[in-house]
Amino acid sequence: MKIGIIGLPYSGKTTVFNALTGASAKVGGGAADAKPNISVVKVPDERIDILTKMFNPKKVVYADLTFIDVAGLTGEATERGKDIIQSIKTVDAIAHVVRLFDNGKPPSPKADIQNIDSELMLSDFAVIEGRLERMEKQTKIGKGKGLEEEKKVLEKCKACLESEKPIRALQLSEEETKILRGFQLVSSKPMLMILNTGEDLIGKEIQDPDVKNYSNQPDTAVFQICGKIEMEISQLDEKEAVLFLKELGINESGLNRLIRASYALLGLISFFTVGEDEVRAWTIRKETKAVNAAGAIHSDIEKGFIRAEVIGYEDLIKCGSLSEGRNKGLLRLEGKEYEVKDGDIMNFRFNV
Ligand SMILES: Nc1nc2c(ncn2[C@@H]2O[C@H](COP(=O)(O)OP(=O)(O)O)[C@@H](O)[C@H]2O)c(=O)[nH]1
Ligand SMILES: [Mg+2]
Repeated sequence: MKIGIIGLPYSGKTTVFNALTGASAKVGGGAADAKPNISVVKVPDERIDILTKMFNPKKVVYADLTFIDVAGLTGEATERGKDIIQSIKTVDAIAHVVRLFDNGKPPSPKADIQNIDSELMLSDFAVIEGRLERMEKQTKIGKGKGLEEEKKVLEKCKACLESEKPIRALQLSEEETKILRGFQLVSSKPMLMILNTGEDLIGKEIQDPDVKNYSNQPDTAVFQICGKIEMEISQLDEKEAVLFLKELGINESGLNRLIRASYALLGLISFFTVGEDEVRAWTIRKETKAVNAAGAIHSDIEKGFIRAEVIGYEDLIKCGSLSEGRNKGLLRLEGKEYEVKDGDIMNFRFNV
């Protein structure tokens, strides 16, 4: 899973990026930061820690998330802005850092959000219009057959953008999403608004309805963090960090909270594979069928899927071992259509 961090210059993107990844990329460079910062973080999951104690494997693999700090958008469709948009085309979700701390200028979150959103929408509008024009030409020379469905979806998106709403507001069907996939429309991506507050607001919830209300919009979540303090925390060792968090009255680091928020926004869950060789977390979407979950591991396992041995995480913990789970009938066989639950421990039987 890839998350692209965007926002206006000096909104604190690099600070938030450092806080989340423990990196120490240069802050304060604003729009002059030319190169994106990229970092992969493991998704902390205490279930993996407990399974590791149970199986004592040679190798432990956590799920991971990639964060990309893509340098500042300016809200103007410049050449550089286009490059930046290009670099978020392939992310699964966008984290949009909004300045809520005073840096000499008072914060103006609503205007800033609109500013960035409209840059994303303009970019999509150009893509859609370009495609529609080409389709028009093809139709004229009699080559427009089979394009009706695509045209319908594109017109729908165009109308949405014309009413100044991002495409994620449309809640498109799976079929429509599939048709649009190749266009990599940036305003269609799930959006996590990261409200980057000043130190004064740590542990307090922002009340500004202008920004809070974004969480009511489809595929949009709002997340509050004090980037500067969290960056300091991320650079402490674990013991010191726990103490510091306690002192501040927070019980969880920003990274953990953000990972949970991203998982919820993207509708993600984890299943586990266990054994003496490896304990490992795999990330899938909610409501994924067993056969497709197998595909997260390897396409051959999906193709040759026979059955899955499954036990729920809580059940395994209660039983203490897989064999006890089998005795109690909690470890059971499921078919292709079984809907994988968060925390399921899976073992796939397959033919190649
Ligand atoms: N007071 C305060 N300052 C911050 C916070 N986050 C970032 N800053 C400061 O804002 C400036 C710009 O931060 P930076 O992360 O480089 O912003 P970017 O241009 O969006 O990457 C730096 O001087 C940071 O120290 C915050 O939460 N509180
Ligand atoms: Mg930066």
